[in-house]
Amino acid sequence: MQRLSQSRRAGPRQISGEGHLPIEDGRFEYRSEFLAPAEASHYCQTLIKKVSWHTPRVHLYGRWVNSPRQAAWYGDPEAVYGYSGSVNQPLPWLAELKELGEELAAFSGYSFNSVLLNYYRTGSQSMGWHSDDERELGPAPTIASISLGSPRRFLLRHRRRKDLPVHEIVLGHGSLLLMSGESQIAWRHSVPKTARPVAPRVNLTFRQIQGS
Ligand SMILES: O=C(O)CCC(=O)C(=O)O
Ligand SMILES: [Mn+2]
Repeated sequence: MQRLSQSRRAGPRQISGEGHLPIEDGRFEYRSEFLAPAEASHYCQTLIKKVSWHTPRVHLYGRWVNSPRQAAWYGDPEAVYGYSGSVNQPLPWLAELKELGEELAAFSGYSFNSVLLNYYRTGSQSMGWHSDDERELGPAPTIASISLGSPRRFLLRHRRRKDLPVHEIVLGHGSLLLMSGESQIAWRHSVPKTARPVAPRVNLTFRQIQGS
């Protein structure tokens, strides 16, 4: 049995606020109203309808299983991405995704050649612990995460520092979480299930796939 440190047993530490968040190792910047609520609702409804959603299959303990959510991968043709044991060719940009990518570039100064979308229809849909540290993303990737629809808990667990509590950020409708520097090297993150009845949620993580 794994022994939990005192700080982990105490439950997640809530992190809130605007701008640079007080999280050790890595850089996390949060903007609750990156998109105005009406604009966020427009994107949420349009993307739920227009995106070619599929249920990703992941290779886990020697067998293929369905992920507990739907997903889609869009981007420039060369932004080919391998994760969870499969190679993913991007679909060509939808106008709405292009617009959001341009808004992000203007806001952050970073450019992104692809976006992974995840669709959580209910509270029982989730994302397990992982880091976005695939080789294609380079050594210190910047990931821009836009959330639309129901707020959900986003948890961060340090990979080495067992003395640190799990951190929790509630990602709201129209919010942006920009993760850069050591964020993917030092931390794992997840979106846990919830028993509360929640509305659907769409999350977009814009990424820059490095050329091979
Ligand atoms: O839904 C989220 O907020 C997280 C998505 C995520 O971690 C990913 O796409 O890699
Ligand atoms: Mn991730």
